[in-house]
Amino acid sequence: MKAEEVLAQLKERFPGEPEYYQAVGEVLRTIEDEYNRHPEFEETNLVERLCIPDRIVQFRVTWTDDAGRVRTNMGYRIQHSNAIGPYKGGIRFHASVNPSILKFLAFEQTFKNSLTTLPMGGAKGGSDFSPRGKSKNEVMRFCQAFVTELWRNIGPDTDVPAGDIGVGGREVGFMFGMYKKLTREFTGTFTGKGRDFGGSLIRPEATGYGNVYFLQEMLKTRGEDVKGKSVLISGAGNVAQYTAEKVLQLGGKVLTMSDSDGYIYDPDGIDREKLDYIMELKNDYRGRIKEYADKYGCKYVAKARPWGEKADIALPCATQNEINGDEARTLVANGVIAVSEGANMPSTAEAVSVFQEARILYCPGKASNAGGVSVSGLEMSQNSERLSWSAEEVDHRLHEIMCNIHASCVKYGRQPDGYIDYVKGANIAGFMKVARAMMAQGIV
Ligand code: NDP
Ligand code: 2IT
Repeated sequence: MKAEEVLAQLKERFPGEPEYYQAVGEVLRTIEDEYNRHPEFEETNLVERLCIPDRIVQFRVTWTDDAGRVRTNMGYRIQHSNAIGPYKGGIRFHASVNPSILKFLAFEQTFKNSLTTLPMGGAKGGSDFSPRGKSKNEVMRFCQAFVTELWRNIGPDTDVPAGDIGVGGREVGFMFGMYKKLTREFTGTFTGKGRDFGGSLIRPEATGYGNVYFLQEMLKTRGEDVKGKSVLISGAGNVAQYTAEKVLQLGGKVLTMSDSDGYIYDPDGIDREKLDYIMELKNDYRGRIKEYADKYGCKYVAKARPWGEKADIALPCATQNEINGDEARTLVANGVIAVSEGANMPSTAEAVSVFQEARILYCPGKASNAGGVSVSGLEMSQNSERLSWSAEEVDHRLHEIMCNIHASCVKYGRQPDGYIDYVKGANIAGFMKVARAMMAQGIV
């Protein structure tokens, strides 16, 4: 297999999908040598079967807004691979959603889920519906219309969706409610459910906490820890909030958070009380991050990302390609020692090269943000055994899983000069398990 040739062919077959090429290109380049050590892979064209999703479901979603206007959006579910378990992955509601973005996310999810050690395949879904500015009833009607189409393609042993951008506990609740009505069954088909109806404790916290547990493991390799470190966080949603919470618990100082309109910089640090304000602002009032600057009298920079600020650590937790090459160079020049991705593919390919050439600690999202889907996997286990575990137990397992993922990255990613290439480590470790399962299951 020649990575560049495979990529060129995929570009020709599937035109206009830049995010998909970006994610696939990164994986193929890093697994190329390992793949070619196994001639049996090439004999069964494993690479194409691995890069092209098993199935793409695409549908129109029709709903009525509060003014009585009939609206349409597109809905999708990309079932990428069920080689090691039922399809599993989040649902994203954002105006930018398109097949390229969902294909990259489903592809990444397959490797991420493999790394968790739990039996989950990879999928992603979503819609170009934007919840921003919509009433609660509009969101509910949209979720119901979305599931009215999707429900035939999912199930507890088939495909188990969860949240992502624009989809949190509220939206999962609405989708689960409609799914239950249509199937007349109470099953664990969604994760991230409310805690009163099968949701796991610590699922809301899991991606952010897991990201910081992974960061701790990376820092340990250089005799460092989070205590006393200054941290730039982007985003102000689920992942950003609980990343910030864990950094605070460990004695770090959070200087920035952001949303799609701009970022705030608080030189005194976002403390517990201020973080509670952000959680209320974002989760209950659905306001803008600028309101934080108005309330606490700190700096707000409109239409900008926080990467120009000076700090020890950067934790991107908003969206894909939110750190470009120049921003990466600025972070490195300002002395950043570690970048751990809470978001999926937040760094462009150029940014990744900058971090790696500077030999700083850098981990791609498919390893560092795997805590969310890991606890989703634990939610599936709890639903299957019809029991729920304590917060301590789930958190303990999450911590253990993140440490194991770190160990896998080190195993496959350590370079001759001692530098740990977490991109290579995560990709090879994730890939080998899926590849072995595919080989064992024949040509399907
Ligand atoms: P949320 O919707 O809760 O929050 C997203 C945050 O990012 C918001 O602050 C939002 O700002 C900002 N944002 C979204 N899109 C853009 C954009 N195009 N440009 C700038 N800012 C943007 O989502 P999550 O916190 O759940 O997800 C954040 C990231 O983490 C995503 O990459 C997601 O794929 C990834 N992830 C999520 C997991 C989960 O369990 N939820 C698990 C693993 C990864 P605004 O309010 O203005 O829209
Ligand atoms: O990107 C991700 O890992 C998620 N959005 C969570 C997926 C899940 O099934 O919990």
